[in-house]
Amino acid sequence: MKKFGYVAAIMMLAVLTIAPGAYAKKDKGASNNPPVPSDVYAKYDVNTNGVLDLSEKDVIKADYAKDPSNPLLKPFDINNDGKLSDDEISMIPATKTADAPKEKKHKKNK
Ligand SMILES: [Ca+2]
Ligand SMILES: [Ca+2]
Repeated sequence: MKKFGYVAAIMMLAVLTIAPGAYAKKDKGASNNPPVPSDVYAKYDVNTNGVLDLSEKDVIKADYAKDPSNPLLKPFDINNDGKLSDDEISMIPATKTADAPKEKKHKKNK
């Protein structure tokens, strides 16, 4: 049973080591997860600065003009004119924290 005590001590140590991180998680909440770029940003924010730059917007506009049924971009063509205006592009969310429950793809470390 001495062995058990040893293992228990190590586990206690592990818990104590991990605990501060757990508390920090509670305090900061969502900020612990890096923001997930929205599908549009994942594809078009080429330099991943979290902003659609002019050249990146141009690519979006060109892509949408080529394929107005593009399921990625169509939802943002608010007035359904087959083009994405700057206003419409500005409505595209940069991240998809809103639908965070879809985190199943994320494999957690054991
Ligand atoms: Ca960018
Ligand atoms: Ca439009």
